[in-house]
Amino acid sequence: MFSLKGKIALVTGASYGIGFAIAKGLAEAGAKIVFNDINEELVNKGLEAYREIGIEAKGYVCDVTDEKAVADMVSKIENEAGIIDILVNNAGIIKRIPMHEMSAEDFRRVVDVDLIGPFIVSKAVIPSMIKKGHGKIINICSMMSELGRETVSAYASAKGGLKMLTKNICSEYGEHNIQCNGIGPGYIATPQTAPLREIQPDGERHPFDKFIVSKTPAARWGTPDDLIGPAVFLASDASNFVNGHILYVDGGILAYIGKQP
Ligand code: NAP
Ligand code: GCO
Repeated sequence: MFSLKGKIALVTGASYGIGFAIAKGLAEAGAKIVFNDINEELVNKGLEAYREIGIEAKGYVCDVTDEKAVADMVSKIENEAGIIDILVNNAGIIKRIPMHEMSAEDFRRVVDVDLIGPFIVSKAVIPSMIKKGHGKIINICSMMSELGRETVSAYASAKGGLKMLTKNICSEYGEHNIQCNGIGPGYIATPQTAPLREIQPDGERHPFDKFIVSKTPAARWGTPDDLIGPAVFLASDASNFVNGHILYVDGGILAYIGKQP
């Protein structure tokens, strides 16, 4: 029931990072991988990286916030690879700026990519999933779908909205045998969080790095590969009666008050 043999999986923003790891895992479970990224250089970098691990993926240059480009990409994928069975809305950005200093333009761009993008791509793939009689949509949410923190107001707002979009797609399309769930990663070591893990000039670990490790029962940062099992589960027949659920893959951080300093 965990096999993805014969399935086409689109993972957005998957040249590297969490998207790449999830695509790798879906491929290992049998899926054919198609992915997009925001520019040719990243797509080519991703194709090379997939080839290096024996995965013949198809890559497309597409900004998930551009509705026409997304519609064109989905139609190209349907012609070149087949109907998309599994969509992972992974592409995302973050801007860490104190809210009172953040421009509305910056706030809008984060919401555009992290919330409107998943809406646009989901809207583009759902009609064919309905025709085919099944579909899996996995939205990459965040701990910030549940919690806030300084400087991430736009990101938390977008990821909170993505949690509710997940529940709404579940509600609206469950009768078409489309399951829409979320994965909420905790703190994962990728380029997006590299600034939070930088070694300080005195050689010490970043204070935020130490803070996260003290707040995580697993006492470590997650790795992108920690997300593979949950993604294969939510992409496979094993989760056909799981819908509208956000699966937190966070080492327990959301359950824990944190170690006494
Ligand atoms: P990442 O390293 O920054 O990778 C994000 C990918 O998405 C990059 O390839 C990026 O391309 C691409 N992208 C950005 N904007 C795009 C757009 N408009 N259209 C298409 N592709 C776009 O991030 P990550 O850490 O792997 O995170 C992936 C997802 O997990 C994001 O949704 C993030 O919010 C979420 N997440 C991350 C963590 C974590 O701790 N890392 C935890 C929870 C959730 P560029 O290189 O051009 O930006
Ligand atoms: C931050 C981090 C987090 C992680 C992730 C946590 O600045 O707090 O980037 O937002 O990316 O979303 O789940």
